[in-house]
Amino acid sequence: MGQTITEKILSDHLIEGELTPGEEIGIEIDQTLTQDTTGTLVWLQFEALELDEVQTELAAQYCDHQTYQFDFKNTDDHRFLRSAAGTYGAHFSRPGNGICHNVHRENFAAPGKTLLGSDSHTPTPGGLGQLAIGAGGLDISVAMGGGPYYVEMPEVVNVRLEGELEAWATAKDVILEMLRRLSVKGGVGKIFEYTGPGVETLTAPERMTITNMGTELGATSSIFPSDEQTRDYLERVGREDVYVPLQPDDDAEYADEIVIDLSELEPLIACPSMPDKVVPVSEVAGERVEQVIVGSCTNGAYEDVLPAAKLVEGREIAKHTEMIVAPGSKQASEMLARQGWVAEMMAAGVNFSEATCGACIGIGHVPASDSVSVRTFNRNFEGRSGIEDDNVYLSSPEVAAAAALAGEIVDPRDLAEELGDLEAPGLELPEKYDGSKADLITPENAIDDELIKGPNIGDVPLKDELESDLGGEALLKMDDNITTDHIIPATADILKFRSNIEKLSEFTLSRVDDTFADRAKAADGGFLVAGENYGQGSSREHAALCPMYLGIEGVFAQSFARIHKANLFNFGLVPLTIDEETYDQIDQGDEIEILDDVGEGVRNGAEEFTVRVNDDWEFTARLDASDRERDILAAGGKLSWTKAQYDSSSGAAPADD
Ligand code: MIC
Ligand code: SF4
Repeated sequence: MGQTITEKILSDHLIEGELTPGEEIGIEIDQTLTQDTTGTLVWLQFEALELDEVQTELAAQYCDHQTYQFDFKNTDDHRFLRSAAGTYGAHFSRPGNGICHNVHRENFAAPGKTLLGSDSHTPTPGGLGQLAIGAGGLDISVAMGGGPYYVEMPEVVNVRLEGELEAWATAKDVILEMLRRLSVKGGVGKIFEYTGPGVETLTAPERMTITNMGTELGATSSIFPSDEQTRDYLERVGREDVYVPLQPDDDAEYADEIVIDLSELEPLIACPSMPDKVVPVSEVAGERVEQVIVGSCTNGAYEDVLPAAKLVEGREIAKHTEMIVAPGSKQASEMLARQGWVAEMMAAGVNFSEATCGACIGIGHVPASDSVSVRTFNRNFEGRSGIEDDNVYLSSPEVAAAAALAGEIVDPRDLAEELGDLEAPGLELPEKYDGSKADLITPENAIDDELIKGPNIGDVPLKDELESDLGGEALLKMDDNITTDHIIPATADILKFRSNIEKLSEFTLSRVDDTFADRAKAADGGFLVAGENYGQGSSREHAALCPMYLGIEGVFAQSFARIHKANLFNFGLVPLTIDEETYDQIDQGDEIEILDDVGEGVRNGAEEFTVRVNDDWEFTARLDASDRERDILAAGGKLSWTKAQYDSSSGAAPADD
């Protein structure tokens, strides 16, 4: 039987298991990516595992999320990361050099290779035919130590693209259309593989906008073939030597097929406050806009900013609207500056920011209260922009620039008709991506050879082995689609404590209930209850680690997001699935007791546990876990488990037997 692209790459990297959907597989990781807000824990855990140096072909550490360094704590984190990269042999990208996904695709991404990153948008270079997966930090530490990465073999879904995009429709509209059709949980347990005649009409950067935001579907990853477009991009970034062609076999079998006719797509927009609330732009036209931002790892590349620059060139943006451009990489900023585009944008009234994640997680450019912000980003979860009552819309750079010119949401086709001389800018790639590499420090040029820890950098807390009796209060009952931004917000006031778990845990679930952390501490244990897709969004393991630190023992949810569920196992919290009826029946404040011996059940493969509520009624909760996940849970988390395994072997972090 023929193979899909995913199966080809996985077969080449398979260490354990079989490529049967739903089964756990262990794969070899070629490259890792870490960033500043998840990277500190990654390296602290790498240190705790007593590993000497990075074992993967390549490891890259980026400083991209909080580059304004409002607080010495951020600067200390960056210095610690530089010292860790130097000590253990990783590339180091200095603060301001750009967003990890952008800098990685420019410098390191390679078709056919595997990439594991401690950021949920790691799948970005899937647009170059790389199999790239986001994971919790501890999984990255182990992979950097040479251990396999374990993941449930996803179903591979064929997204067949037909036709060609028309003027004003963009790659962003392709992924917004996917979100419109499938929702933020439509991709859980899946890899989307793009095929069909429409594929060759999309350049590699357009493909990377699609694979980047495939994360919002909850997908394990997204991938395109590696073809002439891939070679073309790699030539332009000066790395044609890593090109290898990669296509699915003609008789490859997919679990499902979705067909998108590119020629039928129109400009789309995601409405507040979920990336799947997608409508045609014309449906929300007329909404007054106070802020527009072009940037992020989805649409912040040189070729994303350029169309916006062309649209505002020689014009002025609306007086009541602020427009900010934050390119995805310093290389993009440098090229736009050399070509005069920065000056053109400034003359039109645009402000230019350094290359950073920044505003995407509420660090800088927080919108005014109860105002509309149109952004080219990938997420618009409520409050993520830094203010609770935000109204963030997600769109292409073209739609964003049109909104800045009109001062309201407008279909750019209508604006073009109204103005008469506004042309669809289309997509233009530079002859060469020729920015300087001054901010990228190779392992050979490392600055430090020992770890430098400032006062804010704490230890990684460990949990004891799983107990037999688990019981406590249902401390918080939450709705569907709770994001990791709800669990541990990433705004500037909180982000600075990412390496200080004691302090960070005070903010746990504060966006849902600001009494939660105090109540959890006082209760000394207890449970969380949630609806569908609990923990969607980012890879931040803090969203499991902080509840663990506060004594939470387990989470009852109707379903879990992939990375967060893995993080719960990694930090020894029991993720238990319940049905809708049970969810409806449980109330916050209920006393919950798991009647079975949990420690023994987890070790012995029990899939169901009987749970008693208020000494009054009972329900059954399911534990869906591989043998390896059960061992990790029983040991009190992955750090203790890996350390024990590692102590009994030598060399790289070991695979399971
Ligand atoms: C995000 O987009 O939510 C982040 C901030 O990049 C996170 C990583 C983090 O929380 O540090 C992600 O996507 O994993
Ligand atoms: Fe940064 Fe936003 Fe991309 Fe996350 S989604 S990596 S915060 S730009």
